[in-house]
Amino acid sequence: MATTFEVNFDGLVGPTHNYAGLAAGNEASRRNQRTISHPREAALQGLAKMKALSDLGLKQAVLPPLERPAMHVLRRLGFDAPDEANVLRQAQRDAPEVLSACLSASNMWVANAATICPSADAADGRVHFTPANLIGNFHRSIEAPDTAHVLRRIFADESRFAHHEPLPAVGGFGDEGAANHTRFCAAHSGRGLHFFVYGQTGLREGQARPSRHPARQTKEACEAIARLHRIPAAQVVFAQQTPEAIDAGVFHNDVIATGNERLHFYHEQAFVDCERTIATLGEQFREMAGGELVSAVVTRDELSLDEAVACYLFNSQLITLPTGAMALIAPSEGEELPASRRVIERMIADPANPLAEVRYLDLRQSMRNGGGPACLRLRVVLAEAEITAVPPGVFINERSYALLTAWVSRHYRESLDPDEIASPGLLLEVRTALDELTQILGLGSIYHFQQT
Ligand code: SUG
Repeated sequence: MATTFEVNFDGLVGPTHNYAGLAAGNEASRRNQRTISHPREAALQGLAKMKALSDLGLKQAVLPPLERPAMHVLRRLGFDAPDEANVLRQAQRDAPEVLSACLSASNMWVANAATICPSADAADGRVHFTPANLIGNFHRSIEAPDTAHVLRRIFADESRFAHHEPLPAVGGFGDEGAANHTRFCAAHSGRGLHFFVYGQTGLREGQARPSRHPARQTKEACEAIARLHRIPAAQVVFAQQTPEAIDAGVFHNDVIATGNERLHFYHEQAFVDCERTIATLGEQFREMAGGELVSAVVTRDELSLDEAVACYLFNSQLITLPTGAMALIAPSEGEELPASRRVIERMIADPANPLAEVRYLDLRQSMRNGGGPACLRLRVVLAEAEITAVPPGVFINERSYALLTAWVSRHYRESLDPDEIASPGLLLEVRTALDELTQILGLGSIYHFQQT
């Protein structure tokens, strides 16, 4: 019986879910800018994914949405009218782009919330957390302090959990969290090989850079996290994303590669010097785990970079079922594109590939902002004793699923027009909803408005 589990913490989509076109290098976000969003449907789609994984026998938990509108950020930026309706009005009039960033529900993509190192790999035997600074985009950078606060609240036991500050908020240390990090292992209970992927060096010169879109993750950030998490050098590999992938819209590595246990599923254009990177991973894995890492590579002839970005095949979740078999949780877009379906069928048919089945899920509301199944979850490998130190209310089961879906149906708007999003009415609705949510999850007061 396994005593260590990969727990998926999914971000609950917040009530202000909207399409603001805010995200650099993210084609879906640009394309859908200012279209009408459907917050209720978005949150229910996310919850349905959590329930589906829980029904498959996996441990599934939820992270609460952060407070939006971020009134504390607006005030910090000088919108200082005494009443909140006027703070919103002032911001709308003088800096609509700032307001829009302060309304974004982007914290739903918790693969970017932090990078995690399980206790089996850290020299001090604790689970390590470094919240991502997300400095590549203003609307995401404001997530970092509040994410840090929520993670400290959920993983509160200092004898088991170590929390680091987000890295310095400068370009040289741009960090987008677990979306650029994969941990390979023979089994979750054993040691893991940490694969950090960056877009460019931040402080040193000399490496190729994308020309069209920014590289959000730096090598210096990856190195700092490996140090902070006290991972032995033999269990760390760094690699660079190809500039052409970033320029095609691969703004995080999880848009072009993923992994689980001993399976690495990636596109041949994912990494600079791909052959050497894969060879190094193989050698270090063999050394650490005594077995072979399975490299499931997809060629550009099978699926072009543009197709990979359009269907988000690589942003699927690879999971190990309680039977030990592996399953792929893929977005429905991955089923609709014949080339992507063929890749999945080929992998399932290959006896050397541990993938046994695929499930397609409808996550279209999130996908329209560039967030597939993998973006919506943060993997936290926890031993049984560590799980007991987590507040029970955050786990998904029949009861919490029923409570959360009823809560969403009660409080979320069916649709949100970009022009109504700054209304004081929405602010009040959101606060009522979030206040109730903290009671459902049993987390105490975590929001700024609850402190006043
Ligand atoms: O950072 N989109 C997010 C999507 C993040 C997906 N995460 C992973 N690949 N792990 C981003 O680009 C769009 C918000 C808007 O435009 O309204 C946004 O922030």
